[in-house]
Amino acid sequence: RYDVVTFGEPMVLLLATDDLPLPIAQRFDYALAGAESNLATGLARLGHRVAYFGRVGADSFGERIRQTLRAEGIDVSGLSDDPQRPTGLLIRDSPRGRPITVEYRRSGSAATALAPDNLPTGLLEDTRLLHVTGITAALSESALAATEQAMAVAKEAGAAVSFDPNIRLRLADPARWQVIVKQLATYADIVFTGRDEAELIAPGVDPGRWYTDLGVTSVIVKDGGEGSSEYLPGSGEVVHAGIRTVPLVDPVGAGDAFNAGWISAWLDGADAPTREDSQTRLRTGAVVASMVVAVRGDCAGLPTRQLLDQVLAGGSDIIR
Ligand code: KDG
Repeated sequence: RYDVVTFGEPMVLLLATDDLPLPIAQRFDYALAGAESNLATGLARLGHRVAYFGRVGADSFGERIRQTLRAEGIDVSGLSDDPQRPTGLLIRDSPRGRPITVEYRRSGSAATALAPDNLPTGLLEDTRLLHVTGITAALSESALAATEQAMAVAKEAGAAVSFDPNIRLRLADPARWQVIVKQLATYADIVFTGRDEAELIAPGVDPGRWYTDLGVTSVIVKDGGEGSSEYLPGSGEVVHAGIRTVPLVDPVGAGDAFNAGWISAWLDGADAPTREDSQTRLRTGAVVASMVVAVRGDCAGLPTRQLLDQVLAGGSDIIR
């Protein structure tokens, strides 16, 4: 049985490393991007059994993604090749003192053809948790249908379903996001949302209330440097945890890392609707996120279990 199954659009990431604007950048790292593959990597590094599926092109980028995820110990048997469409690509920088520029090459990509027919048999029925994000659903109508069906199948099979809207305005306009998020949240038990995203979806409404009214049990609100809050199921009590302060190098991937940490703590038994377990979940999320933002790239900083335990225990800064 898997601990976590997730799916989406895995992309090759060309990441400018020389602090120059993209058009004149000279040096690029060749890495991976994709909210769900980041989360899968985070959970696999922490020792959980993870399966990831989706669509890549029958090209070298697709093969690179397959090999990289496999090397992380992720089951990618459900990752299929599309003979006609290319693997998605993300190009960005991570400059000092300027906003990060992101360019997508993903329209018409293999993942946009994701459809209910592509859902691998067996995986969704055999996991403790399914995690999805709105990014996949915003790729195309067929990808939205696949996302909805995956959530329904996993829920029916008794898995917990977690959902992060992960709003990317490059992929859809706010009105479309409102439809997607409302539609998918009704299948979710756990929702991770940024505070700004919640404001975009339901302006002026308390996110805990909004999602609970749709049937969500646990609502986690991520608020950047302000930390994170969790609305406890039942009591409606709100638990808050701060961030772990580190030198900020590259904020991209922080949300995925936070989710991976929170889910890891939940899988490890901190799953009760109590203040204490909630603190453990939020704190683990914050620590994993801190380790990612201190390193350039979406997921290079994701810790192993040993490293995470060391930091959580507040041990020495030098391990020798
Ligand atoms: O969460 C990090 C993601 O933004 C990145 O890896 C790429 O999935 C991605 C997206 O669609 O922006």
